[in-house]
Amino acid sequence: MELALSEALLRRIREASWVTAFTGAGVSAESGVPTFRGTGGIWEKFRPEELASMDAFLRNPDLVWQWYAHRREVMAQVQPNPGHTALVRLERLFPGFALITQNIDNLHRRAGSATVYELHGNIERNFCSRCGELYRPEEGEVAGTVPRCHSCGGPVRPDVVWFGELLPEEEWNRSVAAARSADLFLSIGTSAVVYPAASLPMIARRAGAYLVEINPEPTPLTEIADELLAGRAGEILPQLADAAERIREGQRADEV
Ligand code: BV8
Ligand code: ZN
Repeated sequence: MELALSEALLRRIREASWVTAFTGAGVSAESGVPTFRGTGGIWEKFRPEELASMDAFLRNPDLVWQWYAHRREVMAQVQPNPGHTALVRLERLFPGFALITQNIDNLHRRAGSATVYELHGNIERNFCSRCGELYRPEEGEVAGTVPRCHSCGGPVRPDVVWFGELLPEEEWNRSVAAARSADLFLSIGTSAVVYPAASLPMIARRAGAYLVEINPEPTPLTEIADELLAGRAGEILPQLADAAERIREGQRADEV
């Protein structure tokens, strides 16, 4: 589907000095990583709080560990998709660029994005829930049971932000700053229902950013966004990067 970009968006791409991208599970959907809330989403069968929370982990550490071990296996087998690589291309075209992600799948880093703020953590990192020591999963864990810390015997957990837990302060502060600096803010593949992450597009808009949402479906964000580019990230982002390269590299050629 050929993307027709509005004059307003083309002007923002031409004039922007800072672009911030904000991504959710939808940007990894085309890599084969199931989303949370859509059809076929991993939370269709059980509610997120039943697994992605400290209560769930304390109640049934093996079950929660198995769920993350399964997701880690899925994520180890998938590749970044054209949406991820288009964001790497966009990053190179603007003096200021930041990528804020709610995803824990490490795919933006694997695609080559340089400035990535992982608001909800990263499934590749694990640590002891009692003493905090980092844990490397390949160290002989018995499949299906939660590994025990080598120093204190505490149960090991994934380094992800569970419901009711605070977001990493540094990542949050940098994300708010990136939202406030944005001339153009792209909200990509997120249902915009999980807070405080979902407040970032509004923070950007209030600070004067042009807010563009990229999603096949409308979300609570759609009504306050300047534009909804309805479609899949893997199709839309490469075309957006093509247009931005034509404009920004064309400008550089003119300056020469
Ligand atoms: C906190 C990590 C405070 C682990 C996750 C009542 C009202 C409001 C808020 C709350 C409330 N009750 C509780 C809260 C707070 C709660 C919250 O917001 N709950 C929501 C559900 C109501 N938030 C928290 O608990 C946060 N912490 O608030 O602490 C605090 C204060 C004081 C003291 C202590 C604490 C922590 C939230 C983080 C939770 N962790 N995940 C894990 O992954 O297992 S949340 C989880 O949801 C993921 O991180 C995920 O990234 C995030 C958001 O989901 P999305 O990424 O948007 O994915 P989703 O499936 O929902 O949507 C996919 C979208 O993609 C869809 O729109 C779809 O149309 C689109 N799509 C599909 N295919 C494509 C596509 N788009 C583009 N291309 C495609 N091909
Ligand atoms: Zn320990």
